Amino acid sequence: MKEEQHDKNTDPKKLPDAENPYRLLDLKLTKVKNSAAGVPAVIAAFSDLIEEKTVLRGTKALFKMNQVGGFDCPSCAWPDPDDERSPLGEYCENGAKALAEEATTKKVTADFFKENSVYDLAKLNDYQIGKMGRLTEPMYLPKNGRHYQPISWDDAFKKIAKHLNALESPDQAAFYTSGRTSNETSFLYQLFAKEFGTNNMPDCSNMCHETSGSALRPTIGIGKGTVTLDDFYDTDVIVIIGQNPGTNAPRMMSALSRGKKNGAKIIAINPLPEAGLMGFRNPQEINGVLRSGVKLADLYLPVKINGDMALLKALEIILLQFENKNPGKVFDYDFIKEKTTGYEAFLKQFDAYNLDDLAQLSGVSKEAIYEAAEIIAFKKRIIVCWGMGLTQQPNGVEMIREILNILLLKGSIGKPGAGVCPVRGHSNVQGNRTMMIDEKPTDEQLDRLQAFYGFNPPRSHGYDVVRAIKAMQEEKVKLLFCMGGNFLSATPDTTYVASSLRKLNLTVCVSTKLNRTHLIHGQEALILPTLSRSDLDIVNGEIQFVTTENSMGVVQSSKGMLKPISDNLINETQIVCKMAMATLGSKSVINWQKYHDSYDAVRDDIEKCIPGFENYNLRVREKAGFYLPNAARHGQFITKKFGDRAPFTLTSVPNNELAPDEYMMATMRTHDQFNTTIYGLDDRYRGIKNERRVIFMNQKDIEKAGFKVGDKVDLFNYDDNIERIAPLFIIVSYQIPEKNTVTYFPETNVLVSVNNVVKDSNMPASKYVKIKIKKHDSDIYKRINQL
Ligand SMILES: Nc1nc2c(c(=O)[nH]1)N[C@H]1C(S)=C(S)[C@@H](COP(=O)(O)OP(=O)(O)OC[C@H]3O[C@@H](n4cnc5c(=O)[nH]c(N)nc54)[C@H](O)[C@@H]3O)O[C@H]1N2
Ligand SMILES: Nc1nc2c(c(=O)[nH]1)N[C@H]1C(S)=C(S)[C@@H](COP(=O)(O)OP(=O)(O)OC[C@H]3O[C@@H](n4cnc5c(=O)[nH]c(N)nc54)[C@H](O)[C@@H]3O)O[C@H]1N2
Ligand SMILES: [Mo]
Repeated sequence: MKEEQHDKNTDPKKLPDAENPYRLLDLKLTKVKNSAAGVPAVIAAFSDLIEEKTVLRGTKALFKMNQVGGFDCPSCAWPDPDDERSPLGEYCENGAKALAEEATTKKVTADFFKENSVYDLAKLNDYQIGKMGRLTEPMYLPKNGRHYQPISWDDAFKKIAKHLNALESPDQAAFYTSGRTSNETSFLYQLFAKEFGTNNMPDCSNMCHETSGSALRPTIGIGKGTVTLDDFYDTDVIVIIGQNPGTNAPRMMSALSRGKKNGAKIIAINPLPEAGLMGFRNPQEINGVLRSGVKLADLYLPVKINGDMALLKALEIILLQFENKNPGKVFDYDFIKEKTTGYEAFLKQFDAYNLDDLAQLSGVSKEAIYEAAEIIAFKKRIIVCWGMGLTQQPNGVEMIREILNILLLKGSIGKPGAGVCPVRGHSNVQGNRTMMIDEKPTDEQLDRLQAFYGFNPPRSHGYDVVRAIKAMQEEKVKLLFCMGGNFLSATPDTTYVASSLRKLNLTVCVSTKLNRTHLIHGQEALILPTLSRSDLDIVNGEIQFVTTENSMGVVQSSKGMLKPISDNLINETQIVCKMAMATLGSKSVINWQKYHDSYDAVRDDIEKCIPGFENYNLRVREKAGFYLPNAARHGQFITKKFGDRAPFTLTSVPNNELAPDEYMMATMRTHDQFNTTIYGLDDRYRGIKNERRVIFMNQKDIEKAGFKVGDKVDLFNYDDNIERIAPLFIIVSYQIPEKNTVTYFPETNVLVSVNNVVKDSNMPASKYVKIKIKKHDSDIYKRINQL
């Protein structure tokens, strides 16, 4: 393994492992970076367009991305500036890669499926599968079939209708949603599921920010963030905890550097010193091109995996010490009195804690925590951002409430420059929820639907992702319909999920690209190809636009512009309407044909059913869209239980003890993937190239266990007394706390027990996986339940 310059090796045909998805590639270690973006990011973006053979198509589209009147980037949910937008394009490297994936001119045709059986395709890895190109026509896999075969749209809908109508109860169906689906499709999709008779609507939120919603809704009255982009520009402190902005929300870097220029201090809390937390080189500014750019984090706290609760409690104790020395200067007693409840009980708990113990549990030195306390003690305008590093922890709900406790103490929420910022993942995952893609809709939401449409929507809660998987295994669910996403690869406990999927009567995937869920399927399977965000969407001769909601509650329009790769694609809204008409026929009280023909008609009725969408069609045509109402943003915390006060929450510090041969593993994203879509093999900022089967370990742990860097190992998890195996990983030495390890998602999802979930949100705790690491055994494959 030697240090190498950045070059791309992304032609799957050149990869040697078609026979064995576990085969290793050609790991190269490059330099670990201490700042993100800069010119290499722009080069990387364009090289993806070149590789997908789509330079002209892609570049033209790139300059329409995130522009007023253009289309919303299909990558992350970070907002666009309300006013000025860069004429060079409001895109980032990873947005460009997402676009390259959609704009590719490579095609997966009926002939491709004729030549390749599902069995052969399943032997490829996710990277190879994704690189095959865009899906071009509906495909059907009959019972015991080996090859998908073409099917007409009409016949596909007839098959779905037949299966749905043959179920003993509507609750034997589950309707999954991934977060790219537009507001219009989401609304119709949940409407269909409810009219059909079920609330079984698992969605990607159940693996992503459900934890944030579960923490915030009962405390501040809304399950969303309270800040806007402008708050970042004028604030005193920005805390980024459990999130990797340089890779997963690269446009956030511009907001951070602008806030920093205006005087804000940044604190980063993360087991890894991620490049995007440390520095930023803005490729659109001259000093980002020529010089080293700006330093971002003023203070970096290398917390242990799940050491955050101990860290937050230690921080509170030190803040309390500061307050005792400077009465009224650190805590905001007016705010505490007027806006909160439970302060006395909250303060009392600290008698039971010892600062040294907490610091030790957190993995961060007491001195460093003091430094953090000094930065925030006398400041009121504080924003706390978080991502999967917190939400995918077993006590994630409590940790987010502990963050809220700190903001409540300081009166730092519901005012300019201050508040909570859960950084959403998928570009419209927040909009999906607003549109009622939710397995537990509220009575108020259902009452409104009932009043407007006149049918009785089901009232009992449906299955979320984890419950749906178990229900499939128990054969309570017999049909899975996926609106986007990659259910098999995104969910935990891959082997268990695969066997659950295999039990289904029918799996249906509405998709843009081939993925593993098409290959590990129900007894019968359908692939329904659809338009993507950047595609031109023409209905009855008129160019349509869809709408999405970003991470800060702005609803905006998105109009694709690329000529679709095939004439046989229909849009997601039409897919839902045709499925509804085929399934419900004259039983339906809804005019699906009207919705099928016009997105305006859909928006007109959303307006009648969901608060905050008044004059939807008019306002969304305005320049940058509109903000949805958010009382907490204005300091009103309205909940059923606490009236108009936000409660302090009493939480506990978890015991993360590990056996001598056990390690804690967090699974996360490289810089070269979007969830289960692998763009390439270059985790550039972390210096890992041409290999995804790596495990990051602390050098001391490597030596203590008698391993060497580069050793091949197998990884094991033993939750529920079941042996789970992820074979053949390479050890990499990395700056990470002792006993902590990191691997890439989805390769190690096989190690995450379906029962390892976050309390109160039931999300898979994918960043809290206890593992054992053993020298690679070439016979290990015999023990693996091959998929
Ligand atoms: N390019 C690109 N953009 C994306 C995505 C993508 O895959 N690629 N995915 C999108 C989606 S759906 C989402 S949800 C977001 C995800 O974006 P992020 O929330 O950034 O997700 P991850 O990369 O999984 O992990 C985040 C960070 O958590 C840290 N971490 C792990 N364990 C702990 C812990 O115990 N404590 C703390 N404090 N930190 C911890 C890791 O070191 C890592 O830096 O990004 C979205 N944007
Ligand atoms: N171990 C572990 N597991 C995780 C995570 C983790 O950090 N660690 N993260 C979790 C998180 S945060 C999330 S959000 C989930 C993601 O779970 P999903 O949303 O299910 O997965 P994606 O990989 O984003 O879905 C990719 C597929 O979506 C389809 N697609 C792309 N664009 C479109 C479109 O416009 N329309 C339609 N219909 N289909 C489209 C393509 O066919 C592509 O193959 O994974 C979760 N799983
Ligand atoms: Mo996500």
